[in-house]
Amino acid sequence: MLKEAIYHRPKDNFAYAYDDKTLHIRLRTKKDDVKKVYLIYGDPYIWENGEWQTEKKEMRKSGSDDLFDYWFTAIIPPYRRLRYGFELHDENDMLIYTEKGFYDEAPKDDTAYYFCFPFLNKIDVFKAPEWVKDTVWYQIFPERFANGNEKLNPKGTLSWGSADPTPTSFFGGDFEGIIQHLDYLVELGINGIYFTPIFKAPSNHKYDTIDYFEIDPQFGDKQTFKRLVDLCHEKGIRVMLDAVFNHSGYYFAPFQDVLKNGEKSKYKDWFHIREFPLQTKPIPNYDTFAFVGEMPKLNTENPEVKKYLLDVATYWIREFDIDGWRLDVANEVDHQFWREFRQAVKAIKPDVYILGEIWHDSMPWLRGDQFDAVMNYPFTNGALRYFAKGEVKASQFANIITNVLHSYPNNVNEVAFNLLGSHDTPRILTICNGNKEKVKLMFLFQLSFTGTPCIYYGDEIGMTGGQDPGCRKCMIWDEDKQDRDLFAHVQKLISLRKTYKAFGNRGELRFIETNDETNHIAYTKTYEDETILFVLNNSNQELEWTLPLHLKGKLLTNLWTNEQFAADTNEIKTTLSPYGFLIYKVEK
Ligand code: ARE
Repeated sequence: MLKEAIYHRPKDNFAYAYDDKTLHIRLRTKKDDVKKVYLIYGDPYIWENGEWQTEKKEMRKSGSDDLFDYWFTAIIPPYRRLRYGFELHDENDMLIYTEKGFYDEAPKDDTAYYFCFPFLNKIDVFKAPEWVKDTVWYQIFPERFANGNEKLNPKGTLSWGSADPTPTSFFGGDFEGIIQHLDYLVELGINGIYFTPIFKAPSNHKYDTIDYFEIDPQFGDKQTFKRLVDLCHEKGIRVMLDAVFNHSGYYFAPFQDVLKNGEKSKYKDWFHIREFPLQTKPIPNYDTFAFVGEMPKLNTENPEVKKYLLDVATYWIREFDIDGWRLDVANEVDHQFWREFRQAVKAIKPDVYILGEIWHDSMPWLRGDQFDAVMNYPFTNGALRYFAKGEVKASQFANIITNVLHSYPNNVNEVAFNLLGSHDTPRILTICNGNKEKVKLMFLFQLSFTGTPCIYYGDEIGMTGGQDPGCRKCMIWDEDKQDRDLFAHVQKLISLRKTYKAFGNRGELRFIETNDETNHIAYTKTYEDETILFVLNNSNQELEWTLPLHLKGKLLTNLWTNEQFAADTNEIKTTLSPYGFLIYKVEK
C-alpha cells in the first residue's frame, strides 16, 4: 500500500458533521491500491482495564478520480465525540493509519495516537436553507431579459435584439419586462431567480455601483421592484440579488469624495489607496477589481465600510424580503467580513441563502460560518470539457466529477450552485458548436446532479453568443425563433427533478460505467428506496447498451417514455441514438 497517498484530515471535507448527530468520515488512498478499509473508533473517555474501547466498521468506496480512491462511512457517536483511525487491507498486508502515523497493530494504550473529532457542537454544523435543495434557479441579466417600459430606456437605447451587444450598448431591459414574463418562467418550472446587479450604476451590467440603496432608474423604482418580488413569491419563486461588496463604482459618492479631497477626505480609509493624488492610468495607484480603475476595492476591514455594507445587506431583506445574496468576487473580500455578514443577514432572515462567487476550490468559505454555497465552476468546467468541447473522455469526466464531489462535505454538495454558463462565459450552445443534442445531454447531467442547478436565461431556447458581451444578447421572445423543442426538454427534466427525490439533489450519485471507446457514461442516483439509472451516449455513433447484471429481475420504468418493463430476459440490449440517453427508474 502506498503510504504517501493515504490522507485524512479532521474538520475538513474528510471529516465533518453532516447534521446535529452524524459525522461523515472519508479516507483517500492510491487508486486501486487498497482492497478494504475499516474505521476503528470509540469515545475517547471509555476505557476498560487500561484499554481504550473501540469498535470497527467497514467503509465503502465512494468513488475514484484520476489518482485516488475515496472511502466513506457515517457514524453517530452517542456522546458526540470521536477518536478514530483506519485499518487498511490489500491482498497481503494490513496497516493501521492514525494521526501519528502508520502501525502494524492498533495502539490501545493512548488515544493520543488517533484522529480526533473533539465534539459535535450543533452551532458549528454547516446548515444551508432547506428550500434551496428543491430550487431550480434561473439567472437573469436585467438589461437583456425584456423591455416592458420604454419610458425608462436610457439614452441611446437600441431596439430590442436589433444588434449584437457591445460592452457599452443598452437595450432597455427592466422590471416591468420581467413581470410580464413571469408566467414563462413558471411554465419552464424554475422556482428561483438570480438577478445580476440592479442598483444604481452607469454600465449596462451594473457591477460599478453608484448607490447601493437605490434601484437603477433604467430598471424601474422600488415600488416596481417590490411588486416583482411579491409576484415571484406568489408564484413560489425565490429571489436572489447580486451583492457587489468587493468594490464600488467610480461614481460611488465616497470614492468621488476621495478623488476630490485626496488625503483630507473622510472616506480615504474606505478604499485601499497606495498614494495620493489618485491616478487611474497606466495602472491605478489604489486597489481595484482586476486593474479596472472604475472599480475601486472597498476596505471591508474598516468598521464604517462594514457597517455601511451590512446595512445594505439587511435593508434589501428587511424592506423587500429578498431570499438570497450572491456575493460578487467573494474570494477577494476578507473572511471576517463574511462571518459578520452571515450573522447580520441570518439574524433577520434565518433561511436566507448566501452564495459566493468563487471559481476555485472553496472549502475555507464553506465550513458553516460564511457561505451556504459557491458557484460551482469546477463542475461547469468538467461538463464543458466532456460534453461540449470533447477534451476529455468518459472515464476522465467521471474522475473530474468524483473529485468535485469529494472536495466538499455532502451537505455542502447538496446546495452547490451548479451552472453550465453565466453572463461571464460563452453560451453552451456556442461552445457545443451549435450541436443541440450535446446541449440536451448537458442539461440532463446538470438537472440530475446533486446540488441546485441554475439555467442562464435563454440557454433553454437555444440562444448563442461568445464571451462577454456576446453571451448577453437580448432574450428572444418571438416563439418562432425560440427552440421550443429544447425548451420542452429542459421543462421535462425540471419536472422529473421535482417529481423524484433521487433525480434531484437528494440522490447520491455513483458512476457505474464509463467507456472511453464509446464515450458513454452510466450513473445511478439513489435516495432511500429510490434508484434512478442514467445512460448518456456522448458520441455521434449509435450505442448498443447492455443492462448491467445487478438489474436482472427488476422492474424498470423509462421516465422519458413512461414504458415499464421487467428486466427478466438474460440480456437486455438497447440501442441509443447518437447523443441519446436513457433514464430508468429501478423498482425494488
Ligand atoms: C470587462 C470586460 C472583460 C474583461 C474585464 C477585466 O468585459 O472582457 O476581462 O473587464 O478587465 C463586470 C462586468 C464585466 C466587466 C467587469 C470589469 O460584468 O463585463 O469585464 O465588470 O469591468 C474573475 C473573478 C470573478 C469575476 C470574473 C469576471 O474572480 O469574480 O473574473 N466575476 C464577477 C462578475 C462579473 C463582473 C465582476 C466580477 C466585476 O460575475 O460579471 O464583471 O464586478 C478564471 C479565473 C477566475 C476568473 C474567471 C473569469 O477561471 O480563475 O478568477 O474570474 O476566469 O475571468
